[in-house]
Amino acid sequence: MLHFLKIVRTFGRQVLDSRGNPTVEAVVVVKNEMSGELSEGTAIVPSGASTGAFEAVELRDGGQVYFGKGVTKAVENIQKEIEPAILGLDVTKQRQIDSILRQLDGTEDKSRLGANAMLAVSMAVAKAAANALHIPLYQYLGGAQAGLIPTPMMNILNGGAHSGNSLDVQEFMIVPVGACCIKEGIRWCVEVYHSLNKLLKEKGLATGVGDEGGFAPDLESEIEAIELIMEAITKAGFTPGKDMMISLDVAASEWKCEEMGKYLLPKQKRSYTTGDLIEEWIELKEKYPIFSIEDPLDENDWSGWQELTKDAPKNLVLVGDDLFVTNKKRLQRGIDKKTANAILIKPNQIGTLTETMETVQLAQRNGYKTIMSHRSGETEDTFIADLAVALNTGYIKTGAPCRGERTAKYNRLLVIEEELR
Ligand code: 2PG
Ligand code: MG
Repeated sequence: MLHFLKIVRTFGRQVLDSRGNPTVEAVVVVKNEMSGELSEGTAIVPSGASTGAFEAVELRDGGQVYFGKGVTKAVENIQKEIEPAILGLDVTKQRQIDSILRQLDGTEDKSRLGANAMLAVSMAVAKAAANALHIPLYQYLGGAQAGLIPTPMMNILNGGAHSGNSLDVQEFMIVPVGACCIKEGIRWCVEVYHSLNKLLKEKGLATGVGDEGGFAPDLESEIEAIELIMEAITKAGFTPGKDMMISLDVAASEWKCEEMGKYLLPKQKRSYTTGDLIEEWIELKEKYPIFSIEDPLDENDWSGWQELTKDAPKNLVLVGDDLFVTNKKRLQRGIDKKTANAILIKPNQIGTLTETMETVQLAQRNGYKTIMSHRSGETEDTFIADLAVALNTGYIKTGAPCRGERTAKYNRLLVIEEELR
């Protein structure tokens, strides 16, 4: 039985993400030593726009500015270094394989081989194993415990670095907290999305979309955006606060102005101290049905985060994305300092599947909510939908119900829900 599902080939290639930037695809081929059957797993890594300073390194070639930067070096690393290191191993030994990848890389931030090369292989290994065993990916990764279909946190309005409009908050999302299942949850969100589209048209506002498929009109302020969403929810026949709540991703690390020691909103040019922002978020929660605020403060503003966590109402979900970067050590620091109460999970922030799973487990053991997440530069790969179910994360944020790379994840969840019923 030793090496029953043996890795017989691994290779990579450069493909495109949803913003037209090159990214890494990896293929792992497996041979069933008993039956001789060959199976394969293919995975593509996504890419962020505003990557947190503490994320694992996405290896990009220098100088190819004409077409986004290439990833040929990362692909070459799969060919020349990773394949020889994992050939012949049993593909179901995910932990062992991920640990070999880390040792081979030898750096803390995965900058030698590239987190993009490593994660592409790590995910392709899991997919190849599931395919070789003829079971769905969520079942392979989560076993009989995989059962919780995540509630979508759907982006319907874009700002910040994800669009060219006037808004500084990066994402405005809706969360169908009252829906019974993903099928209903998606339907509700879609109805609000279309209701917002109609509303924007009536007001003569732009209905073009940003990187994650949310609308990206020029508005006076973030409050106007929230008011529009409230109206769209009501006009679609839902009750804000009961059926549907609102979530924000502030991405405040983009606002931190080191020289001023303050936050400077890049588009509206207003400045805030940490204390001003804390007040702002708490007031917002008092006025509107806000479910969560992601990265309300900068990734280095630990004392501000601590204060906000202490002072905010307990039912406000405070999500660390750039703050935790799916990294167990940073999350542990947050737990120790009573900072935030939820974590965004992006596998490519950390670079292997094993580490991603360990971070989710650490969060869950400590009562932190977990939200599986896409990146702003996405692909047709639906891996995170299965992973969210496998790890019972409870929530998933994967963009608007618009643009194929976003709907692919929602569509995959619809299939999983049917299979699990
Ligand atoms: C975020 C993400 C995804 P990016 O900030 O949460 O929405 O954006 O991938 O650009 O980091
Ligand atoms: Mg974020």
